[in-house]
Amino acid sequence: MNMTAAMEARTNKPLTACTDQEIYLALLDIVREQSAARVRPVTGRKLYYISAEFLIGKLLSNNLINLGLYDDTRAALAAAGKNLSDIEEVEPEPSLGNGGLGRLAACFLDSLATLNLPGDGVGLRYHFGLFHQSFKDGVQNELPDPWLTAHSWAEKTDTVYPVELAGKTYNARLYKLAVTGYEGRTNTLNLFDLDTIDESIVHDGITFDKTDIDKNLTLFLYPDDSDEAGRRLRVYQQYLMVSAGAQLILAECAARGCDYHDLADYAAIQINDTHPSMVIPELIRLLGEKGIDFDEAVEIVTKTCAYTNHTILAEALEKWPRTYLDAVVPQLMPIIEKLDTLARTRTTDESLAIIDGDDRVHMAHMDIHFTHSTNGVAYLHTEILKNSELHGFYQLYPEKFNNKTNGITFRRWLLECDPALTAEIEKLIGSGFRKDATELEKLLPYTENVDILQQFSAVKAQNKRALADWLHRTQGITVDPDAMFDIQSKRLHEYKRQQLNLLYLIHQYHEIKAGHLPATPLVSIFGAKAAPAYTIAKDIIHALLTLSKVIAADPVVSKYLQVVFVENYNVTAAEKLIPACDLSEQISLASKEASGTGNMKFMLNGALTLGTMDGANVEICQQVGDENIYIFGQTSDQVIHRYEMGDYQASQWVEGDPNIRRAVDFLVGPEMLAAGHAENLRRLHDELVWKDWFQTLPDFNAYVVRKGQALSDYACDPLGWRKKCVINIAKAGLFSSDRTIAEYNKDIWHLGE
Ligand code: GPW
Repeated sequence: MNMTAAMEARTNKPLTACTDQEIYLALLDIVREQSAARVRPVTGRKLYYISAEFLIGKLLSNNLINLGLYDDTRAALAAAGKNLSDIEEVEPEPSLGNGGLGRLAACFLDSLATLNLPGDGVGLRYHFGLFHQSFKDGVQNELPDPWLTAHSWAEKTDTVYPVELAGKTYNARLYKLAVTGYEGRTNTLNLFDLDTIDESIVHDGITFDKTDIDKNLTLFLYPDDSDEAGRRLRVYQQYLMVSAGAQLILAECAARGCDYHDLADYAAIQINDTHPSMVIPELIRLLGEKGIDFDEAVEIVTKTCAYTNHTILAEALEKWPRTYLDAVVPQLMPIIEKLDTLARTRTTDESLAIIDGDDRVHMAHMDIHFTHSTNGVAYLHTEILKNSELHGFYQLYPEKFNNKTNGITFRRWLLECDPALTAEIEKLIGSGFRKDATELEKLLPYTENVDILQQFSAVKAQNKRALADWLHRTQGITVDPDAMFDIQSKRLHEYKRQQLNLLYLIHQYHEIKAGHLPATPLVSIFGAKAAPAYTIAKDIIHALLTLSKVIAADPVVSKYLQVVFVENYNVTAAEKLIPACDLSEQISLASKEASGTGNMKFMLNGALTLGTMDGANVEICQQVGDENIYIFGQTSDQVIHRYEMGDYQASQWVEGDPNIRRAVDFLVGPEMLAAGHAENLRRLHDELVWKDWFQTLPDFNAYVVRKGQALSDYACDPLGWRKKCVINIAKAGLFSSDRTIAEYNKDIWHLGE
């Protein structure tokens, strides 16, 4: 396609005379037209992936790549003196997700379309997404993150479904966003919204009247649930999503000839964690309206639906008080009660019931009883589900349990975000890896070639300079691209242990002051949002920002150590950070990270992992071998054992280890108190000394030693380091979401064409 002509046909003037905004709109139009041409009729079973989050990122470049227009567009723009990356900056990033769960959903949609499988997403069109993060006085500030512009990718339709919430009828309007695969078909992301939402009710950051459902229902993803109105609002949102979604599914299937009794031949529904679990009773209710009796409806729904579990953290497994459901979805409660009764005929184990003795409804329990498949998201995670967290369910339904190790789309996480590395790989092994990721293994013979290793080093150096420029331009931060770049970017959560990294940095501060210099200068980069009501998570951010100031002000330490906290970490920021990373921090407490997917992205872009034997780190280690990854810390068996003993006392570790004591006490020492807020720092200090729920202190020394090893390998043996990096790239093929989706399809969905 002649991109210059195509763009100018829309701008009605030469590209040289166009603004970036005008070119962006022209490209949006071209992509829409080309995507539409790849829509295919569906035969056989179609997937509906229902999820509260779809963290899709910016779409322009991704769509151009998938449509095969990327190189031509870049060339056409360059000929007019324009730059695609400037055009990209016009596009706002849709902030429709929080972390890995939402990004996984987006990668899955890409792979479904790429593999030419019929599979659509179902979710909500949040106006302000999660929130926009800024730092003021060393503290996280939350603001709305508007992304809906007059020319948004999601197109309004005339389709509206009635949804009854607390006895009142609301109209859920459907918006459709085209999802185009790499040289594949176009599927749809269906997003629901109300016409009555009023963005102007948001004030003082992200505060709004939580009871005004007409106006607030889809303003934010995960509204603050620290009070009851907030928790109820989440139930309202979930039901809007599943009721409108279920009506859409039934309507589409009926249009293709389904008579509802045979729904499972037309639809497969994947429930992405427990947020969409109410789709089960809702479908039973709707099938009832079509004249299908309860027993048959249960059978149909069980055959149609499957459930993915993404966590073993008890607090993340949703349990709604029955009173909320009585108030918000009274039409579902009789059905949920019948499901509870039916489940109780299958087992006498009270702990497997849907409604417990405290009148709480366990959403995951409903999922496991009334879907045909329950999967974990990495080998270790699924083993823990079967052997401990969900052991009773596994005994009852062993055939339902299966593993689907997560994956990432290589289109966005290699081709798009790291064009230099992509070109280097292509030069060596051709372009087959673009469609078959396992072909990356063809890189292995080159790991002995010094010239080639040096070329990979040059690519990394170039990406680090690009990150340094970006940090300077967007955050006003100056970093030394010759230092080692160490990155921990992910949701802020105690189980992910950003606080362990914090204690390491404090330790290094003292060591450098004592004249024990590190093998290489280190730039330690963080990116993370803390849930607005998660106090300790916000205290960890504050401590890192404060430490960053303390170190920067020290003329000696700052020569060797810098702490950078990137504001408003999102997909766009991730695409800048990941290609520039040397050392990838994956340091969750073993057993707690279900999978992780950032770990895969960093590996694919030639970073080495410093991590615990947790989640997919276990499989990364298996792929690359012990000598090409830095593993430390307790194993998940040891952690689970320590929890069972119930005798962990953080204070004993503080008292028994002078290094731990020095690091922990520094949080409330004069340097930090002078630069930060005593309240936040004291609270974090006390949390670590008296609670430390995620066993940071027992892993502290092993972490310090292993990280020291990584720093010295990097500094003393650059070629040896690069060889390990290339082995990581070569072995990343397993973590393509194309592989994951092919497994879901083979074992669970059996989709048509
Ligand atoms: F708690 N994950 C996430 F399980 O990003 F629901 N948000 C969430 O709310 C949950 C899980 C939930 C993540 C897991 O923490 C991560 O280990 C996993 O790789 C990712 O989901 C995708 O499976």
